[in-house]
Amino acid sequence: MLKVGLIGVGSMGTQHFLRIMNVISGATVVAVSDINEAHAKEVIAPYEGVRYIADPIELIRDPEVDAVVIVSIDSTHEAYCIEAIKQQKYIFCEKPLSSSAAGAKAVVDAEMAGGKRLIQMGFNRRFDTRYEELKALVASGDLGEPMVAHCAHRNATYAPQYDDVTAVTGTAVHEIDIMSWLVGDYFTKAQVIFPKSSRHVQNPNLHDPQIVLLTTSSGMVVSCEIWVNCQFAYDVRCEVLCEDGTATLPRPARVDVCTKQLNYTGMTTDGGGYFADSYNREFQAWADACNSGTVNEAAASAWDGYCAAVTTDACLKAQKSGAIEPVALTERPAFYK
Ligand code: ISE
Repeated sequence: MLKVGLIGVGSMGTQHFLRIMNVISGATVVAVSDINEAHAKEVIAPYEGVRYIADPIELIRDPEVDAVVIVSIDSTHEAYCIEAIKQQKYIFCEKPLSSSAAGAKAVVDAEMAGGKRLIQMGFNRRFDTRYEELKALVASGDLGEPMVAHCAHRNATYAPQYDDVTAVTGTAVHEIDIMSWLVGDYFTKAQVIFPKSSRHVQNPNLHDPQIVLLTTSSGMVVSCEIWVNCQFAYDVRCEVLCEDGTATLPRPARVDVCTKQLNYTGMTTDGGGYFADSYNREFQAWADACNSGTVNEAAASAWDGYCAAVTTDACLKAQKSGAIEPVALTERPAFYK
C-alpha cells in the first residue's frame, strides 16, 4: 500500500484526497499539509490515522511518506518537487510544474541529476477516454494530416487571484499540453489576441476571453479560446480539421430534454466532475506505477511540464508584445524518451 503525503487541500486537493481514500486502490493518504490548518483538519477528520503536518517540507521528509502529491498553489510546485526529488520519493505534481520555464527547468535538472524518473504531471486529460479516442483517430491517418484545431476552455467562474498570467499558466496550459500530446508535435510559435472583454470581469488585470494561437513544428495551427469567467458552465471543446475530414471531442452525455417548445441538455459548472473519470484513471495509474517502482509512460513527465512552461512563457510574452513569439524548445533528453 503506497503511503501518500498530500500538500494542499483546497478544492482540487480535497478532491484528490477523497479520490485516493475512496476511489482508487493501492494507495492511502497518511499525512496532509495545508496553510489552512483548521480546514485541513476538517477534511481529514473522518479518516483515522491521517496526520496533519504544518510544514510541507517536513511532510515530504517524513519517513512514513512514500510518495508526495502536490496540489498547493502553483508558485510552490517547483520547491516541493525539488525537495521530494532530494528524498527520492515519487511525485504527483498538479499542473503547472512551474509558472515559468526557468522554474520548470530547475525541476527537470534536479530529476535528471537524481538519476531516476520520479514525477508524474497532473495533466489529467491524457487519461480522458474521449481524448484518447481522438488522438488514436488522428494518429491512424484515416482523416489525413491534421491542419488546424479549434479548442475552447470555459470556466463558469474564476478564482479571485485570476489574471492574464494565470489564465495562461493555470488554464491555457491544459490546452497546450493536450494538443501537443494529441498531435504528437511541439509548438514553435505563440500569439495571444485580446477581444473585447466581458462585462462580467471586474479585475483590470484580466482580459476575458482571450484567444491563444499556437503553431506546431509541422505548421499546424491550434486556436484556443480561454474564457475563465463565462458564467454559464464549465465547457471544453476541441475540433481537429484534417485533410479528409474533421474530428470533434464529444461532450459529456446528458439527458436530452424537450419541454415548452425547447430542446436542451444540461451542463455543469464543476470542472472536477466534468473530468472526474480522467482524474481517477490518472491517480490509479500513478499509484500502480509507484507500487511497481516506476513511472507511468502514458502520463505527462516533468519534461512535458517543462515544454508546457516554455510555451506558456511565450504566451505571456505575446500577451505583452501583441506579436507572434517564438517557443524556444530544446530537444527532449534521452532520460525522458
Ligand atoms: C484549474 O486549475 C484547472 O486545472 C481546471 O481544469 C481549469 O479549468 C481551470 O481553469 C484552472 O484554474
